[in-house]
This record gives sequence, structure tokens and C-alpha cells, in this order.
Amino acid sequence: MSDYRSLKSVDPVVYQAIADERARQNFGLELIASENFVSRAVLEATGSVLTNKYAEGYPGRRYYGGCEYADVVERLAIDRAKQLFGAEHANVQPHSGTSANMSVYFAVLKPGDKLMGLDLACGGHLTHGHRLSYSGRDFQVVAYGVDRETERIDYDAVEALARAERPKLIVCGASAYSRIIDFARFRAIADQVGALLMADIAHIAGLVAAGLHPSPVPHCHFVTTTTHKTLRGPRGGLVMCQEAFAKEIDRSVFPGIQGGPLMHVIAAKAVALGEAQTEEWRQYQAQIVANAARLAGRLIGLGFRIVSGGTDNHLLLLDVAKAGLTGKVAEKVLEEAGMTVNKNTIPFDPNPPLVASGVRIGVAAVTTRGMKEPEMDQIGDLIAEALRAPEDGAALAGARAKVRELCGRFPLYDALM
Ligand code: DSN
Repeated sequence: MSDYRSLKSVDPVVYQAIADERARQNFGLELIASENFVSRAVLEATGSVLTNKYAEGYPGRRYYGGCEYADVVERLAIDRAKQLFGAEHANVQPHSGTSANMSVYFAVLKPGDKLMGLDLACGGHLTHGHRLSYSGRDFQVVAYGVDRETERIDYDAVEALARAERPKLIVCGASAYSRIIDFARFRAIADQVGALLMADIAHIAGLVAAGLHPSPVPHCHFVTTTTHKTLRGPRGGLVMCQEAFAKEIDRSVFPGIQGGPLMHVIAAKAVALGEAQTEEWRQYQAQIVANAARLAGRLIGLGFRIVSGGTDNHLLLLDVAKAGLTGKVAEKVLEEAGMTVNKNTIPFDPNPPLVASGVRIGVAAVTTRGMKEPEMDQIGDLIAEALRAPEDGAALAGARAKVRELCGRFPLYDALM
């Protein structure tokens, strides 16, 4: 049954789809705030023979034989995560951010317990208590929002709500929020009402690791993240906690909510977490922050409105209603012009999420390609060009040609083409 034929010869249809996707990534501007391009080393580990291995349990305590090399990569990933974030305990097995969050909830909450998180419409995440997610179905949810004027979290309002509702767990962190999150203030609020505190840093993990955003680790009982956004690792999750909760979290991940870990992905997490310990990587994170600020400034200069007036991190929310569009239309128009973004609600959005009044724009992926401030100006101009001519096919084709030329100057996965 051994089969060493290439993918191309075994399954040309799948091969072609992957080749087309590689070309799409190479010749388009990836501006989805939650996406990034991994290094060749991370890609190699993700595609490695570790995909074949069952390793239920934890290093040194497995339910299967033959786990000696699985143990090597998992121990490395754990140690590097702890070192990078200064965490007391790390579990690198969650398959995703959603699983990481679930592992915390199931460790410390019972069905019906009260959970408080940022409203999805104000930049939160489905797993922070949205009614269509397990988090909103199994727990009683209290949502906090942002201030209507500043479009930033109003910590006094969060405090008042927490005092009135007395949640068992407060979740801070976001998927579409461009400002610094005050984790120390959240901890003070949690302490006042006897709540546990979890930070979901899926979006800003790279910035936190590089010291460009205050760390939640000293303040939070639990910190969850994905590994594939600014952190630039493989698609997956990670949960960190104080030592006192280590056993509960480990039990909650396995056997609580998952079976066998994805050892190839864990190996790739180890590689990414190793890459993140270098000075070069810290400079890359600083460039992400500089690029986002530059792009926001350029768009504001071109007359666009950015939610909260700018950004402190890797993303910005562009209010396209002010430009006479919906998020849905803007996403499509930008795609025609070769730029991938996602429609996103803005605070107090009158439109539903599938229409929305904004688009979320992130710069981690384009920064990975080596783009800097001059390219951010060019991207801002291209966004404006497209959004100002949403029905002009020739104008969009013109923008698309410029996008292709720009991408050609910053090749991606060159050696793999
Ligand atoms: N889907 C991710 C994002 O785009 O932010 C969060 O899960």
C-alpha cells in the first residue's frame, strides 16, 4: 500500500487547487487581519510525517507507544511558549482558538454560569458569548461594548456591568478592536467581583510576545491565543495559565474536549515559537505596528473614516458607510481589485454582520512579504482607487494590475513555485 507518487500524479485536481491557491496568495494583497504567511520551516513541519502519529496524553504520559519524538516536539513547543510569554503553564494541543477558549470555559464554568465578554458587534469573537456559539448557548452571557463616541472599551462601564452582574469569568480580548487593551484594569474589575479573568490574544499575540502590546500574562488567570495570526505559526490554538490551574486546563483539553493532538501542527508551533524568540522577529512585529499606523493615516488623509480614529495594533476598521458602501460591497470591490479583506460590523452598526458597514484590514501578511511604509501608502491609494469606483470595471482592473506589480516586487514562497 506504500505510495510515494507525488500529489500531482495521484490527485491532479487537488494539486491544481493548491497551486492556484499559492498563486492567489502570491499575486494578491492579503489584508485579512487574521491571516499571515508562515515561514518555509513552519510549512515543512506542518507537512511532516508527524501527521501519522497518535499521541493522546501529554509528554511522558501517553496512551500510545512510539511517542518519543512526539514528546520532543511537544516539550519544545511548551517550553518555548512559556518562555516567550513568561507563562507558568502552557498547553499547545488546542486545535484552534475556539478549542483553546472552550478548554478554559469547561475547566472553570458549569452550564448556566455567567460569562462576560466583548460583544461581537463591537469587535469581540463568536466564542466570547455569541448566542450562535457554544459559549452563548451553554452559559449565561453578559456582553460589554465600546463607548459610542470614542469607539473604545469604556472600562468604567465594564466595571459597572460586572458589579451589577457578577460574572464568574470575564473574557477580555477581541477579533476586531484596534486599540490597546488594559489588562491590568480588567484584572482590577475581576477582583472586585470575584471573577476569574481570561484574555484571548489571538490577534495580538505576536505584538504581545514582542513587547509591543502590554502582556496579559501577569494579570490574567488564563491566556488563550491562536498561533497563526500575528504570531505567524501554523493554524492552531494555545492556552496558558497560572500553575494553580495547570491540571484543570490539561484535563479540559484532553480528554475533556479533544482526542489525539495534531503532532505535525505542534511541531510547527514549536518552530514558530522558536522563530519568535529572535531580534529579527521582534523588528518584524514592530514593522507590523508601524505599517498599520501608516495605512490608517494614509486612509484618513484620503478622507476615509477609521473606527476609533486609528490603530495601536496590526489592524484597522474602515467605515465604508461613510463612503456610501456596505462592507459586503466593499469586500467584493476590493477583491476585484486584487485585495482580500473581510466585511466587518462597526460599533453600533445598523447593518447585520453579513452586510456590515465596515471592512477589517490587517497588515501582518503584507509585512511578512517585506512591505514597509511606502508600500502602505500605495496600498492606501489602491484601496481608495477601488472604493471610489465600485462599479467601474476598467478602474478595478487597473488597480488589480498595480496590485500584481506590487506583489511581484515582494515575492512569496518563491522557492516553492
Ligand atoms: N476568524 C478569526 C478572525 O478572523 O478574527 C477569529 O476566529
